[in-house]
Amino acid sequence: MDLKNKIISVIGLGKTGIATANFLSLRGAKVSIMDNKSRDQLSELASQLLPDVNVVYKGCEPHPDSEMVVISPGVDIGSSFLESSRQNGVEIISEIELASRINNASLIGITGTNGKSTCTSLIGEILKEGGKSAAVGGNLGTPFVSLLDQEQVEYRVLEISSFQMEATHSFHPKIAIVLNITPDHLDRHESFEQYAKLKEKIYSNQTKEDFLILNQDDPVTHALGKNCPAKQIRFSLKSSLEYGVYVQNGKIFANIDEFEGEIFTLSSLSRGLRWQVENILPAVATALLLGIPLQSIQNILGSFTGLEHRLEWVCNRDGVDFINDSKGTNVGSVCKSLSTFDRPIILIAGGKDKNADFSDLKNIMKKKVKHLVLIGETRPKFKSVLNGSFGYEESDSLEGAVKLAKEKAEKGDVVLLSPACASFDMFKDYIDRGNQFKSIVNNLKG
Ligand code: UMA
Repeated sequence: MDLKNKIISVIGLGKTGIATANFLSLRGAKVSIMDNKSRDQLSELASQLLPDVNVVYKGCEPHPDSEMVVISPGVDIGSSFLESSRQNGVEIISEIELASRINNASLIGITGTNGKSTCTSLIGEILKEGGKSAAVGGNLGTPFVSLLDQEQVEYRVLEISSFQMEATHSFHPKIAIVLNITPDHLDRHESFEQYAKLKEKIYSNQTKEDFLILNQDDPVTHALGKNCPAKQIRFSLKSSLEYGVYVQNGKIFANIDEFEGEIFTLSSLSRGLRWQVENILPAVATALLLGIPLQSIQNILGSFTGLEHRLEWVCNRDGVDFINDSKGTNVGSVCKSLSTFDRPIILIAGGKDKNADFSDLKNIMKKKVKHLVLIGETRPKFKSVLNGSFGYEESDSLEGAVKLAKEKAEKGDVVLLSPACASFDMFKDYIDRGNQFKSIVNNLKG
């Protein structure tokens, strides 16, 4: 891809925009980056840009002479400020598209509504343990384009979001994984169908030389892959499979090509992973497809402790386990987290709305939740959905919510922060929300 002297606009001065603008500038492109925020708000981030990059604040209109526009994941492809570029036939692509055109390593792409980060990280660890060189990134945190400037590796393992698949056409993973698809980001995407279609794009360029790994138990992913020529591998927590990875009698088994037999006992997994078995199975399938020795897979399953903010055990206070699941930002994720525990749960939920339908939470809450504490902007919406069917308390602050939860909790209970909402009404992001929760919990007396 010849980038020399090409006039390119990059929209969004966040992690992706900075990485993309610098990547393009280093290759001789004439780069402008634009963002809605002001100079003051962006000064720290803007200082990470190379000196040749031109910065435009308080507006996202691409440079009028742009030959290409690269959008960040947070930028909606339908945004009105992209209209003139569209009308002038200027190519508008995502950072994932840009990197896909230049990438020279085998790709492993992981998508789905929940569990992507854990699965992606686990695959990276297993590949490295098995002697393969691998770099991990995408929605997980390090933009794909940044990985291209790191040392050459055999595999790039990428967490892919629905946002990143807008304006992406060439992404072609050797192994594609779709973990599950439940409603999320409906404030951005027109409908659940459109959101699901973006997830399906992950395998749209696959050929019969590739592999598609699908969740057999999820009603949406179960039906995917009909016209995909890639070899399909299923995984299941519920039923044994003639070809795939599954759980039976508390153990993980696999039947994949030459491998047939037991992989690991669930009770030997670390606490963090024991709560996320669904996300381990496709990682095992990937490892077997790539010829990773069983011992390497077992070493990582026995030592990987899970990720921060995803069903993260914080501490036990007076016999009560406090769990930080701040990444539980959609209804499907919270349903999964609630079904993980077979003990009474005091749930702290609420935050910024993503146009979610909370009514799906009602049934599982009746079964699993002993008490509900609401925080954030979505409190009225939660209350109207619950419509008197479920008792709750509310708090203006996370600290207050933790105190209320602690008061209600008895020995053996779980206090779970799993908000079903974004965090931006009260916090910088879900990481900030999770860190504040941990700090409040760790400072609790008793
Ligand atoms: N902006 C505009 N105009 C717009 C939209 C955004 O100017 O119309 C600007 C904002 O003012 C802001 C910048 O764009 O300054 C932020 O860009 P961004 O939202 O794309 O964020 P990045 O920092 O580039 O982070 C993105 C992903 N963010 C989103 O998808 C919202 C990160 O995923 C990802 O880790 C990172 O790229 C590296 O690949 C975060 C996320 O929340 C974790 N993802 C969603 C999720 O997991 O549910 C999809």
